[in-house]
Amino acid sequence: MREIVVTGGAGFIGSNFVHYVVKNQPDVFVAILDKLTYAGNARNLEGLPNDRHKLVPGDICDAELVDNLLEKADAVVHYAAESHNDNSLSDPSPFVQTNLVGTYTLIEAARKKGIRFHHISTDEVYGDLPLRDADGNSESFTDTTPYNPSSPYSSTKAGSDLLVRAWVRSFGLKATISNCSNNYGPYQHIEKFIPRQITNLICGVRPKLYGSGENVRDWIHTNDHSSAVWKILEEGRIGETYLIGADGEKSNKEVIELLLKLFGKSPDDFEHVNDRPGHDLRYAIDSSKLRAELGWTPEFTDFEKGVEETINWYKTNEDWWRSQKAEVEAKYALSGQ
Ligand code: NAD
Ligand code: TDX
Repeated sequence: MREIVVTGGAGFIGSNFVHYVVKNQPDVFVAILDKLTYAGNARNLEGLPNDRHKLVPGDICDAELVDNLLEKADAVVHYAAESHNDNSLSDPSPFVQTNLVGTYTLIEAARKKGIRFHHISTDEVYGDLPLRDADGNSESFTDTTPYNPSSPYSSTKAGSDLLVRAWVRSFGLKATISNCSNNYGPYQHIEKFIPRQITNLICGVRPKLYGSGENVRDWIHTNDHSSAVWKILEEGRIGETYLIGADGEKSNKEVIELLLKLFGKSPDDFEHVNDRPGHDLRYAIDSSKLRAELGWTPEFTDFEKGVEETINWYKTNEDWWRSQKAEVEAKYALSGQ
């Protein structure tokens, strides 16, 4: 591959992938298509050499722009999405537009040009799982788990996965799909759980836990997500779905207690706030197919160390998030969160 298009490459996970490719694949040029919504930030691409990447500001729903951009490309890696569940509950419309119409626009262009397509998706398309029993046993999501999404966000992601699957079968689109668990790391928007609490603590505000906090998320460091996606892009079988996860299950309460510990605070120094409507209880990924078939393994297996490094990043990069903090919190205050 000489040139790839990365949609949403100015967002949290997409920009991590762009840095990963520029660092590890010296012959690949990366064209980034990003609408630079509230969640996109050209600063996430700082430090990348100009002869290795270009940022094209624009909408994935713009068919003419997409057609032109794919002219020289060998592959598309599709990250662009509206990505926050809470936003999808207050206004679903951009989720339908970007996640469904945007994905449709891209796969139409990719199939006409016959180029490789990788679709980035989420474990949330499978709905949620029961908590583990007293012996720690429970099921995990696999690529055969039936789709059962709960929110406007996860249902539009599920719909986009189904479009890609249908385009593979009906039109021979050379596509793969990956469904990853919750990412953490630097550059994550402060509306999301971990950076919201880190920036609360930096500001001297108590962390906010939805409901009882027993909900479980399966955390993976963004760098590990990026290495898995590159593996699938190069070696994945066309038409296949790969689940990406790093065995990182933690309840939200455990995560808040860890953050409080790392800030030198008492474990109960947080606030219970209104729960999210339709709040998924537990996500857990079985990534054995990806590991066995493609030989991928995560590098960041020490969650506490990864979170500590993430805290340090937010402490030393206040200018990256400070100007958005008041607005993000004002929006949460409207829903008692
Ligand atoms: P993000 O919100 O940080 O970034 C999304 C990016 O997409 C932004 O740069 C934004 O400007 C861009 N974008 C939005 N609408 C666009 C449009 N119409 N045209 C062009 N660009 C547009 O999201 P993220 O957390 O980095 O997630 C990236 C992808 O990974 C999404 O597809 C998401 O569903 C998936 N995912 C995220 C997680 C997670 O934990 N955050 C886990 C699994 C999968
Ligand atoms: O202030 C908060 N307090 C809280 O308890 C926030 C913002 C969240 N939460 C809870 C809700 C979830 O159980 O923390 C958990 C994580 O919340 P989010 O960061 O909003 O993530 P989640 O809804 O799990 O979805 C994320 O992972 C899957 C990403 O945002 C999605 O894009 C991805 O698909």
